[in-house]
Amino acid sequence: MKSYEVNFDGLVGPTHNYGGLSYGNVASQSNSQQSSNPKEAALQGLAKMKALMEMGFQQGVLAPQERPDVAALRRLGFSGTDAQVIERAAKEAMPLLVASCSASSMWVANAATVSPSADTADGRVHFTAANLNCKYHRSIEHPTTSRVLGAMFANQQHFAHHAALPAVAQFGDEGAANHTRFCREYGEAGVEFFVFGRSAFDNRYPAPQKYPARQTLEASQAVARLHGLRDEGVVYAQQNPGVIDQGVFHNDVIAVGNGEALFYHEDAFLDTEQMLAELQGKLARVGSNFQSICVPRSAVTVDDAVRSYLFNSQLLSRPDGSMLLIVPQECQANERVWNYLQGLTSSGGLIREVKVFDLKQSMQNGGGPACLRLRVALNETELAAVNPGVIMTAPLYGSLTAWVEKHYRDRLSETDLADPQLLLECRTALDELTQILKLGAVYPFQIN
Ligand code: SUG
Repeated sequence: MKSYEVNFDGLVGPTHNYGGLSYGNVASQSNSQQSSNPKEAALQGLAKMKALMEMGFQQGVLAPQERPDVAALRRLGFSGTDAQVIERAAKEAMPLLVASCSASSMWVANAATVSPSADTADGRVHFTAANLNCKYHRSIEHPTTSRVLGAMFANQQHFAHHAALPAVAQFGDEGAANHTRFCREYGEAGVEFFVFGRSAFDNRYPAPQKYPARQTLEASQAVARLHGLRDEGVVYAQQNPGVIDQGVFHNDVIAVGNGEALFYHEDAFLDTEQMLAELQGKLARVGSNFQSICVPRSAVTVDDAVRSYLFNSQLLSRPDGSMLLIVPQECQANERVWNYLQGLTSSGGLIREVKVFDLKQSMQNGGGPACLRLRVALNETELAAVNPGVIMTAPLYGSLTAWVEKHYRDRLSETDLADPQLLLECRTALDELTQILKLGAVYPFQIN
């Protein structure tokens, strides 16, 4: 049976803004308070989805969330009508209003961890929504994420959904941004690679000194248990705490893997040799020839990686077995990174081509091509069981583009977030979106 990696990209929401909300994420911090362009952001994301679809890749779309999250503000004690809740929050606690307006759910690599059916004990595709509890603005995503994923992957015979892990720092879980799956073919058993930043219960693992390590070992282990993964099908590795302190807040800022290949920076991990040997050994048991491509720090520094997002790229398999790298244009702007990529693609190795995309609106909040997509490996039968409304087609691209043009503002600053009209605009837009994507009622304003 045929199998595919389907990339579900997050559609940027109408409140995309630069709130400076993510301590440890250099771009988010340095672009704080700039005004944003939500329309441009959404169109940039859609252009990437369309391009990948036209290249022959399976492409889907994941809906944004209701923002401002009035229900979240009510939980924090703001009351009255929806407009009063927003006005009071703006007056008394602007940072909370900003957090409740974040369009951060666009970075769907953080939406969930997904294990394909070939890896799981019950032969279903498993999803665990990420609790994202390191940052308040992201911790409010998972209930809607679960409803949206439930509406996209609704067939219980093929898809199993798990609620987010307990919402405490010890189980900090950032989803697929710290999870990679290696395999020979997408439909065959593979090895799932979980990268953690710290351990909550075992102080033998070093932790970063400056910035938070968002993913814990214990969260990764819990997800592997929930998904019914075999010990021989899992490898855990620790992210180098030194790079977290340099702004590598997720592993997908310093490594990317696909198929049988891991593309990573020399400084990405602790105990790299041991980890590579374990990956190689476990993959050999499923008949796979693991290979790794290490980018030396002499060619590209960690700082280059953080600024250019070289590793936050999409590594895609082409029919001839070679691979294509989808990078943000910031890679082209960095001479060392661009030189490295020229050398890489002309060396006759696995990665033969690089395609550059303008994702500046998302990049300015620390979200590159890989952050914007959630990978779901599916066989033909499973793909047929996915809600067809979320699979990208030329007509869907047309509808979504028209929808963005109709509903999105082209400029948003902090003061605009206090405008209760923005909430009405978002709800009107999202109500229409659920019809376009055939999701049913998934948003709090549609349910309560
Ligand atoms: O969680 N930025 C996101 C970026 C997530 C990138 N995802 C992956 N690497 N997979 C974050 O830090 C910034 C929001 C703001 O500052 O307005 C933000 O949430």
